[in-house]
Amino acid sequence: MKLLKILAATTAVAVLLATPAFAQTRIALVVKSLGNGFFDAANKGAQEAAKELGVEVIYTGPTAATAEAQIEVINSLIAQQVDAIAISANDPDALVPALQKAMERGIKVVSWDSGVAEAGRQVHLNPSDVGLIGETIIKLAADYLPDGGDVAILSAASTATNQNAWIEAAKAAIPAKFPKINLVSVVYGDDDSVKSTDEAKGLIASYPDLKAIIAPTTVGVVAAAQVVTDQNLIGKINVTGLALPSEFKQFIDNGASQAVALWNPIDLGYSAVYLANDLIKGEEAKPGAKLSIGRVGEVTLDDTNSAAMAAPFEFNKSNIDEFSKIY
Ligand code: RAM
Repeated sequence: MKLLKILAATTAVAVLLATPAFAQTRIALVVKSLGNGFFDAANKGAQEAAKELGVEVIYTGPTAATAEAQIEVINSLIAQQVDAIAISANDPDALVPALQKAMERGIKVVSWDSGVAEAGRQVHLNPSDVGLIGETIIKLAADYLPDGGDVAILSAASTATNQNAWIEAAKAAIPAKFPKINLVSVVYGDDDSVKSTDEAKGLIASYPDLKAIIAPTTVGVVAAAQVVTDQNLIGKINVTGLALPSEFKQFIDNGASQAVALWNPIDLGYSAVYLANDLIKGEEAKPGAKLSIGRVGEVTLDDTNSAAMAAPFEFNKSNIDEFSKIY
């Protein structure tokens, strides 16, 4: 009898260990491309959330920021039967079929940073209000151009949901709020340093009166500031946009840039993981729903099941040193 009991107990433990019910919840944090400091910072927050929630966060993404490469990553995550995918998208539409397949298999899907069309995700988390970011990137240039002048935008991938929305908002803000600013061109560096460098050089060669390069991408803004530095154009062309203080401090220090802006990427990655976990726990994604984002607070979903975090924050000579130590 005793032996039977021991046998039964051992079997129960073995079954528990072998069944998926015992397996840890796995959330995939899929980024536009690996090797981008902005996403590494977001992953820092994501891992912090993972610890708090007792889940595993798999940090992954393609080497190049393309939708095709992200589809391969998504398909592999479906095969691994992860519990949720939290993705920053290289294209709003191209990923929808793959993400729908994931949702059909019970995988929760959240987009964050750069969104997926509503049909391809349950919730989207914007870092900040889209209109406000668009206006901010023009203001950052206009603040240092009292007489106005030619400016150009160096963006990320031409299909990136977030940059395209910000550029639309920027264009809409110019006539009424920044009438002296003349946007001469928008080019795309694909969040690739080499391509961004070539595009920045191209802008400088094509527009001799260029007064500012606005790069709403942490990869592009570094490339543009390096080109301006290398071509001895400091003081002639101001580089601005969205920059990670730890990567960009040198260009505020050397004068290639007067000011840039960003939000806290650590909090963004942390919150994206919380939202994915909320859905796994059974919270319903519907307009008006309030979802927890841990130490950051909570968000309320709008009509498109999207939410936005804090306003962009400006970095200049007075504070870049302090923030460069954080992210
Ligand atoms: C790059 C990426 C990311 C964007 C930041 C500002 O790192 O394009 O999606 O949010 O810049």
